[in-house]
Amino acid sequence: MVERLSAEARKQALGGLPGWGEVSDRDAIGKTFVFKDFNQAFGFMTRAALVAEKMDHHPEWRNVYKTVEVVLSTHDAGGVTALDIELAKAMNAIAG
Ligand code: H2B
Repeated sequence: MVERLSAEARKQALGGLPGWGEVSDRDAIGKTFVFKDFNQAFGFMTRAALVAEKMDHHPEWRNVYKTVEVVLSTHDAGGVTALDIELAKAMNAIAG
């Protein structure tokens, strides 16, 4: 079982993740991605979904037109773990 990150470790990880921040009402991190259009947004989601499935670690997300709101948390651990940081990094790389 993967362990929740300490507050310090999470803060440090977030420092290297542009655009990601703490979600206010729960133990999770989030980012809102805004793309040029729906095609770009959905392309991002498709690529991120393949990475997520390979990791067996899945995002909570919502798409409206060219915006994708992502929340990452490890449900099995009840909070943010290294898996969330890894997926957040992959999403930033995919978004470019
Ligand atoms: N995704 C996320 N975000 N958190 C989890 O705890 C989780 C997951 N658990 N995807 C995985 C699937 C688990 O349910 C399966 C059985 O491996």
